[in-house]
Amino acid sequence: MTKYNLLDKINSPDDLKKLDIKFLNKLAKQMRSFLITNVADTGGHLGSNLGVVELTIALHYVFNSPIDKIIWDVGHQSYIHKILTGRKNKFKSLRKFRGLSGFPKSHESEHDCFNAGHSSTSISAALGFCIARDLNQDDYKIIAIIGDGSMTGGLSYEALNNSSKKNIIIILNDNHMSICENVGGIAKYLNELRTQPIYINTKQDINNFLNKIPVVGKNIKRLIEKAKGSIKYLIYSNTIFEQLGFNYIGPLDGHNIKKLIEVFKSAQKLSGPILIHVKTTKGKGYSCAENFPAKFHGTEAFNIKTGLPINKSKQSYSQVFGKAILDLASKNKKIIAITAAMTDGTGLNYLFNKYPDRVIDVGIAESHAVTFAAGIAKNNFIPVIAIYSSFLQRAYDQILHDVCMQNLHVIFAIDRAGIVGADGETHHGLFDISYLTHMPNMILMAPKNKLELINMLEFAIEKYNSGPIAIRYPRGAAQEILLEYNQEILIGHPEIISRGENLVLIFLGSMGQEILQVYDKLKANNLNPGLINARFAKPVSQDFINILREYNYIFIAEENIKSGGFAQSVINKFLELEIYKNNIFSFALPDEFVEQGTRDELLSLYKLDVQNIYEFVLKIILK
Ligand SMILES: Cc1ncc(C[n+]2csc(CCOP(=O)(O)OP(=O)(O)O)c2C)c(N)n1
Repeated sequence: MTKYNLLDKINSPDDLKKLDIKFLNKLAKQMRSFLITNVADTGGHLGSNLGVVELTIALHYVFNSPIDKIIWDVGHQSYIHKILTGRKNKFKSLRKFRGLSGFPKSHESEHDCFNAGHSSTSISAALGFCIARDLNQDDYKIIAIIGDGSMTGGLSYEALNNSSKKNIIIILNDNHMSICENVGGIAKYLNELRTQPIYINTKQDINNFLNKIPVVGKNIKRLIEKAKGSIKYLIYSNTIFEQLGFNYIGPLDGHNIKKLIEVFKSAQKLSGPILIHVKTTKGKGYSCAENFPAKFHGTEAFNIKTGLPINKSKQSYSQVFGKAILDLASKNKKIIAITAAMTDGTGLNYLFNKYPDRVIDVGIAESHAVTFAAGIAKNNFIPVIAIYSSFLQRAYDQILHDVCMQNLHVIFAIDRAGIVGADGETHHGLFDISYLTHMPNMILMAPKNKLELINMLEFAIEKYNSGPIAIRYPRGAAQEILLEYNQEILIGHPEIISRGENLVLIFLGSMGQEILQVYDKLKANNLNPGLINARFAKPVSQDFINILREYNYIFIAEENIKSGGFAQSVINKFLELEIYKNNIFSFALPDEFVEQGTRDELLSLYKLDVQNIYEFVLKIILK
């Protein structure tokens, strides 16, 4: 008998349903152990998954997936769901190249009915499923599971506002944590609700209640019938969800499987929009994760006994940014930093620890963060938004309409720009050059190393105050290449590292590490290439173009998709100047969604690694 004797028997929700309810707590224990052992090896979103073990078991015990639809918000907490739906044998490959995804993926399983990765989408998606079900006159349940952190995202309220009369079940998984402590009025409100006694308020219950009233005279009962709304007020405090038309049930203990099953079974019989408020503990059952929930929200491989990471990590760009912004903000009181629920991830924790009032966490609300920053900038303060590239996608119109159109001095520190690795297609930052460089007034820079990031930040805050300005830098270790090259930053001007002749290699930001090696290999092959650090994805200056005119072959490398990327901006600039130039070659990601994998694996998949670039350059120039 293995230590997973119950779990071993479960390869589908049907297997789970065969288990007697009295074994489910034991199963939960085995699942926790399985999860901790596996995630300690692969890394992943441990805390959130430990928190939903009982909730997910109860969901699959009661509902009938894949006929009933279970829709996860963000999807980082879907590991238990994956284990229960036939994927436990793939957990060794979790988040690895060509392995199991850390998020719901329809191509993996019919039980993953809607893909996610970004927050606050589940209720909207579920409502879409409801419309389709109802038009088809089908009859099954649609359940959206959303965390309290994700409820700080505006999209979820747009969806709640649109839920009236739909047969939808929303499960609010409330662990009072986003990645860090959840923030704002909604978090405060939910905290108050969490401490209330359980409260089941459905129309059906009110009727039951009325029927049970002893006969005190028909008139009184009629009077009460008339005043159902006010009775609710008298008997129960009224929640915001009820006011939006939901039947509210909660708060429930999210680790009590029996109770969860009972309530889910009752909810199955009800109609109309239902919100079940479930209290859970992030990291439940693993003390390191319970004590340090932010650290174990998403973790690298770690030692189970100590909770410490197995690999020592080098200083990251986020840390370099975090220390630099602290330094600048200590000297300039006008600087206000903004984060959308990523204080630690972006490195703003350094500033927050010293000056908590100078970092504003707006919750998972990227669109709001940007317009909020625009308001701050309009009043002559200096807002710095630190944000991941893929999450900034959420705020396209706010950048365009509220910031760029008014040409406001808002600074965007765009972290995780480029390949991010294990989180995969939803999280790669491969679009920001494309979505920012076509916006009038926007300036976009990318540093080649840590020192240049510090200089660019200082330039953006202290020297450039004519409008919006952004710096993109990748996930992971801050580069230390070419530290001896430290020319002054001038708008639109590249840094010429070596003039060379005939061919020139141009890199933007993170691709410096590969291109420098290609350059060395070409030199070793008795060639004399030029080497240029582009620095600016926008603007591309006429001076830059004049320099490039001298070369017969131009190779441009960037960590962005080709479409709308930096190389295309260079080509456009040539066209704008009516200079017709052949032989411009682009090294960039193709027009497709890039799967999960390490940066090295993905660069070689797309022939963007040193050897492939080198061979391509040789092939072209020796043709
Ligand atoms: C649009 C967007 N912004 C930021 C994130 C990063 N992120 C992932 S999970 C998370 C916190 C979610 O909190 P909650 O919904 O309460 O889930 P929990 O992990 O606490 O279960 C954040 C901020 C994201 N996935 N999507």
